[in-house]
Amino acid sequence: MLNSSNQLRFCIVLVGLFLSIATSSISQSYDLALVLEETNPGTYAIGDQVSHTITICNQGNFSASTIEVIDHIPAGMSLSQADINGWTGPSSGPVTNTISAIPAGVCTTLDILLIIGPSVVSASMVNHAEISQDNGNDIDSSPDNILGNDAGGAPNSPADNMMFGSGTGSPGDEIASTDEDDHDSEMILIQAPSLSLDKIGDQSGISNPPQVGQVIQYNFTICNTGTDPINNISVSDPLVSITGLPISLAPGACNNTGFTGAYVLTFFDIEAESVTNTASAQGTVFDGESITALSTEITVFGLAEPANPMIETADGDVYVGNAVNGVILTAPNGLCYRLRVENGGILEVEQVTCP
Ligand SMILES: [Ca+2]
Ligand SMILES: [Ca+2]
Ligand SMILES: [Ca+2]
Ligand SMILES: [Ca+2]
Repeated sequence: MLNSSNQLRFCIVLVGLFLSIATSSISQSYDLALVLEETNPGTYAIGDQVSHTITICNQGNFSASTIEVIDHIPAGMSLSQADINGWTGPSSGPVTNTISAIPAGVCTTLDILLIIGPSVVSASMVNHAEISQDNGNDIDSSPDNILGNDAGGAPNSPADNMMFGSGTGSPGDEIASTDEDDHDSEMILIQAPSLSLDKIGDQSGISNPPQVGQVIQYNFTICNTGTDPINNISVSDPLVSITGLPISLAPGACNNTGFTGAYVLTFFDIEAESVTNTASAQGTVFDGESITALSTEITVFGLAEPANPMIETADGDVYVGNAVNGVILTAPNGLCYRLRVENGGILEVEQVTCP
């Protein structure tokens, strides 16, 4: 039988033994975990700065120190010059940062400011951050700076922003319970609308030499070269009357049948030996703003010189044949005027510089 004093001693020993076992079990637990999130979730545009917040938690019961974090920075983005968080490395990434210490059971945060470059045309990009070095033996992680070898972490899946996975899943999968806890991803949504226009002239209807009234046919190829649908697209041209109803184009889609135009050659075009005009396409994007594309090539028609006119005189008449340019006469005051006859006998007169 134990007396009360021995009972107390026995209880103290039991408690001590329990604490010893518990401490010995907990003492194995060095465990860091990381989550990467947009500081202000949303949709961003070309040239925007996008802040990310990386939360690093010490889930073990040892104080952790010299914790190196790496951000892999997706292609098309770079570290902003305005970042003041102490990241080092090339601006295109990867970049690293070191946290001096995190006590057991404590979380800390580290921000990184990225900027979206001018050439991005994809609707989304994915950033990745992970712990690349630490000072302990993490129970469920092997820190490294290698992108693509971490279990789970698929953006916008249950494995995204997960801190309690076992790390036993497959790289990039969507399973939260087996997610690698010292790595995380974050998807950045980007809206980069872009429209292109290509105007092509068909001059098969123009003879040599050209004649007033002959027609140049234009076709227009319009492409949505951006990340967002474009609606209510129409084509205009200052010289050409365009036929066609407004169209919509999904990202990557093109249309080359929706719009056509015809241009009728004038005397002045033939005199200039070319027709130059620039068409534009205009549509509406996600935020209601308009987007415009000019034709990617200015269509120039080099037209052949009219043949020399034939001049004959007979019975008091002067006959000028093939006189596309007309006849220039000098008035008594010395000014010169060009006379030109259109089809149907319509006479046109214009003052010109004397030859
Ligand atoms: Ca861990
Ligand atoms: Ca890794
Ligand atoms: Ca993770
Ligand atoms: Ca995330």
